Amino acid sequence: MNPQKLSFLVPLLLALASLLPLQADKPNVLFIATDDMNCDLSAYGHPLVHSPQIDRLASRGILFERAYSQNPVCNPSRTSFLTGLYPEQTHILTNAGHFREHIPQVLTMPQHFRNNGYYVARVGKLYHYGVPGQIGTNGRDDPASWEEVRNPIGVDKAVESDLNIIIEGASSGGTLSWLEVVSQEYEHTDGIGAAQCIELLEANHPEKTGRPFFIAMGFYRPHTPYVAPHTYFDMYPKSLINPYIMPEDDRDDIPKAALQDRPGQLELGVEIRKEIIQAYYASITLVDTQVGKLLDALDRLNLSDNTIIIFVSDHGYHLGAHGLWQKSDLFEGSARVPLIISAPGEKFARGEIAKSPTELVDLYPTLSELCGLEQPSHVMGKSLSPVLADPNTQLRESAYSVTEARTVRRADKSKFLGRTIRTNRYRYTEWDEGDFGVELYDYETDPEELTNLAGNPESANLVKRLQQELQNRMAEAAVEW
Ligand SMILES: [Ca+2]
Ligand SMILES: [Ca+2]
Repeated sequence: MNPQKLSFLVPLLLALASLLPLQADKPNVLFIATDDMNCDLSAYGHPLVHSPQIDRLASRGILFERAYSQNPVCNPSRTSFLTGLYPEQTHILTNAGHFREHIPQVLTMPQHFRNNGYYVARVGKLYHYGVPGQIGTNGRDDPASWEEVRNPIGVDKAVESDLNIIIEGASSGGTLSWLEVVSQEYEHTDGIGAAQCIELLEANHPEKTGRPFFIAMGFYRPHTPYVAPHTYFDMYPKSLINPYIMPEDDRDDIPKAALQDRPGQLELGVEIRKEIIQAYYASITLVDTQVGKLLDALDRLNLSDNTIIIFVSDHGYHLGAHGLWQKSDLFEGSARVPLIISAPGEKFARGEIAKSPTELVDLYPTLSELCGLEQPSHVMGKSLSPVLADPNTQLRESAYSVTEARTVRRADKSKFLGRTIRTNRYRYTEWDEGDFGVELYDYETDPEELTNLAGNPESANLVKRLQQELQNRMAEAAVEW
């Protein structure tokens, strides 16, 4: 049958799908993704950052203390958690390319919910999206994933010519750039996005449609440029900000490939560091306010008791540790992400902290299980449902992350990967399977990962054990499907 003859069937099938009785009592999903947000949040114990709404969400759910991005770069991380595959399986290991070029048939998480009768929509950045360049566009979206989309654009786009930036003429989204704006939070792209998300919640309430929803809200901050209202900057007086300055010899034992420096960042002075951190924190609180509006809307619409909420960032962020800023390396600051999951139901714990190593590839199987959807066979990761029921559950021995070395290449100029595992206590990292360096950090004795123990003779047995675990994880993450 040709496609034109088939097309008349589509409205008929949709009409039939909407009549399915089993859908209405399935839980809804509100999937909140932030961009470049690290764990400098009050819920994670940060002494300065105001994030009361994220705290409020944490009190309703489980906070994952050891959650890690599969790849601390936007496109590979998002592609991984939205497809349920590891970056080596999606072939997306940098911000270049789109996964459909490599794995055209993959069933993404939102697509899976669509196929199961859910209303599925996106507001803002879920798949990769150049920030700030593509704000207001579809970015590098995957149209098959969504029934409806919204692309907010706000005052932060209008002030781009006024941005502060550490390197004149550089791309504001690629380096450190910021601006304090006399404005209201609801005029910013993320404020407009939150309002659009609430409109979708109202218009697609299961009581009106007879269908559960999966709505993904992708915030753009605190990705650079850190643009936020003046009142948010006022919450962080520079006198209270003490920028981290690494010990002078910290880099002596770090392989060169592990140091993914960007121009002009190593030599930043203390005063400008304060300004940058102030703007980053102002942007976090701007997002926090928006999270509060979404929680209020769920309460007001009587949806809180039947809606699963995921709050996650695509990767972490450095503010000077090891002399690094931003992301893409394999240190804790860059690989670790905030992750909070609130699931309705008596059997799940509330307001507790889970310490098991957790991966973002676990989100797809988790949501599938919580919503009673069959698990697609390609999906990697493990459902976090047992951890939500008992936060002491140890689901994994290690969390695996991979990245492409940005500042070093092999002698023949080819690129190589760094791979790392984080266990409850240690991080073990190999660059090009060890040819460009090995790292071992013990967070129990060295939370700032200042001492690389990999070359220490006393660590030999431990290195051997962790090397075996890394090899097992590499083999799992590279399975062709
Ligand atoms: Ca990002
Ligand atoms: Ca060191």
